Amino acid sequence: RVVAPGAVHVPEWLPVERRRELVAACREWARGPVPLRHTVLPGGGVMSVRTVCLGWHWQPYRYTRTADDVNGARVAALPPWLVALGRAAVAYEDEGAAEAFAPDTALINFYDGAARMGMHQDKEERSGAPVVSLSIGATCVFRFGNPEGRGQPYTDVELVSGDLFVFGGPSRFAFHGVPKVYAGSADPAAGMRAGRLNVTLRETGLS
Ligand code: MD5
Ligand code: FE
Repeated sequence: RVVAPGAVHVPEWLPVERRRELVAACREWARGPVPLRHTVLPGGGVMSVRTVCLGWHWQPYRYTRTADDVNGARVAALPPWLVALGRAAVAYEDEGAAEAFAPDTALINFYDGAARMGMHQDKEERSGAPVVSLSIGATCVFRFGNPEGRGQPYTDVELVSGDLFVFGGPSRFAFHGVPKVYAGSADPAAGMRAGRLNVTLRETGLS
């Protein structure tokens, strides 16, 4: 379903077996070399989601190779199978762009039942390539806004386990957030008994 120009939602795209594999891999990456942790913002605020990155480490508000704001370690590599999954996903938004899509970072966010993400833009990337978003586990409300500001107009979309969202073209720099995670929901068949996992694949445009 096309939610806005360049923004495509594909419900339950990821088969349950692939979800399981991704959840298992995320559990490993959450242990290190950089542990899953709450990001601390420059003003002292602490994000309620917990994050771990592959390829490049995102810290507010830049990408680095080492997690200087955590333990100084170099982040784990982005595996080729995840790049391939990203290319297959991008084809839903722009068939012609799939082959050229060369994600070099993954941001893995874990939301417990109380976690939220405020409205923001993702603009640390030096690339106009699409962002691929995969959701596993608890259902959430994803708020898809506009490039002008945090307020309306926005569209609230429920994301369930296995859903794919691709943000390209004019939607790439839209404000967005996660105002609610349904604490009661889960996907035990995928290995998620509580909370929500979101994996985004991006091109940083850095070298
Ligand atoms: C999440 N993560 O569900 C979301 C999915 C983040 C973040 O927002 O920054 O880690 S990524 C959604 C996204 C990315 C790029 C553009 C747009 C949405 N968009 O235009 O709406 O944890
Ligand atoms: Fe974002």
